[in-house]
Amino acid sequence: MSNEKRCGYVAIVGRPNVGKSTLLNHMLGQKISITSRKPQTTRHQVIGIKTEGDHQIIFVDTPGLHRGAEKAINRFMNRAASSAIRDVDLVLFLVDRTAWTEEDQMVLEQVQQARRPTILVVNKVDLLDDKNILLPHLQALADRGAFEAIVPVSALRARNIDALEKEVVKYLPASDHFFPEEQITDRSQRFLAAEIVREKIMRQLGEELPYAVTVEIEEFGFDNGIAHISALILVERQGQKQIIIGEKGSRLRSIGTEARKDMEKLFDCKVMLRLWVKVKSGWSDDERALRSLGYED
Ligand code: GDP
Ligand code: K
Ligand code: MG
Repeated sequence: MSNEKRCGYVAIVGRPNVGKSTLLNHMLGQKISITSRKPQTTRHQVIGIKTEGDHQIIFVDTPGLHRGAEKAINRFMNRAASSAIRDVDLVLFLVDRTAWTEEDQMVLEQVQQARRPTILVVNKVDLLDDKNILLPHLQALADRGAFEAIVPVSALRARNIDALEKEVVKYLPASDHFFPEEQITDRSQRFLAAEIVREKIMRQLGEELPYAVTVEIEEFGFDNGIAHISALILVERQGQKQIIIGEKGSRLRSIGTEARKDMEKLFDCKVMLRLWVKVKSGWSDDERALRSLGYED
C-alpha cells in the first residue's frame, strides 16, 4: 500500500444539461452546485473538493459552453468554461447516453485543444430502455477521440460513480493537498445560499423568466446557532416580479420554504430566510453590473 499523497484538478465539461453539476454533487455527497432541467443553470464556476485518505480531488464544475455569445452573460459563461480545462490534470467529458450532437462536437474540440488526459463519461444510462445498445454505443464513441477510458454512469442514481472515482484517482499527481480535509468548496456560505435560492427559481418557474433573475445576499449572520439570511431577488421587469411573488405571495413562499430546507441541510443548522424581489433593469447585458454580482472575467 502506498501512502504517497496525491492531489489534482479535474474539470467536468460537457454540453448544457448533460448532468455535470449532478455528477459533482454525487461525487461529493453534498449539494454544492445547483441543478435543474434548464440549460444555463450553472452560471459560475464552482470547485468541489473531495478528500479521502491520501488523495484529494478538486473538481471544477463549469457552466456549459453556449452558442449565442451576443449577451454578456453568455460570454462570461463561455470564458469560464474554456479557461477551466486548460490547467487541469484530468478532464471528465460528459455526454448523454443518446446520439452525439453538434454541441458535443463543439465541446470535444475544446477538450482536444486543451490536450489534457480525458475520460469520456457517458451519463444518464438509467434512461436506456434497451441495455443491449449501450455497448455498441460506447464502441462508437471510442472512435471519436483519444480517451483514456470510457465510463458509463448514472449521476442521478449514483450508479458506477465509485468506478469513475477509482479511474480519476489514477490521474492525480503526487502532491500535498491544497485544501484542508474538511473543506468541500472554495465558495462562501453566502454564495451557496444565493445559488440555492436561484435553483428554486429555476426549478419552479416557466421557460424564460429564470434567465432574467439573479440573487444577492443582503444579510448573512449567525445568532444562537441560527442562520439569519436575507436574500434579494433581482428581476428585469415589473411583470417578472409579480410572477415570482405569485398569487398572494404563494410562489415566493414556496421558493423560500424549499430554499430554507436545502440551506438547513447544507449548513447543518436552523435557518431563518427572508426573500425580497426588486426590479433592476438590464443587468444581464451589463458587464459591470455582472462583475458587481460576482461573475468573474
Ligand atoms: P448540467 O447543466 O450539465 O450541470 O446538468 P444538471 O446537473 O443541471 O442536470 C440537468 C438535468 O439532468 C437535471 O434535471 C438532472 O436531474 C438530470 N440528470 C442528471 N444526471 C442524470 C442521470 O444520470 N439520469 C437522469 N435520468 N437524469 C439526470
Ligand atoms: K442544467
Ligand atoms: Mg451545471
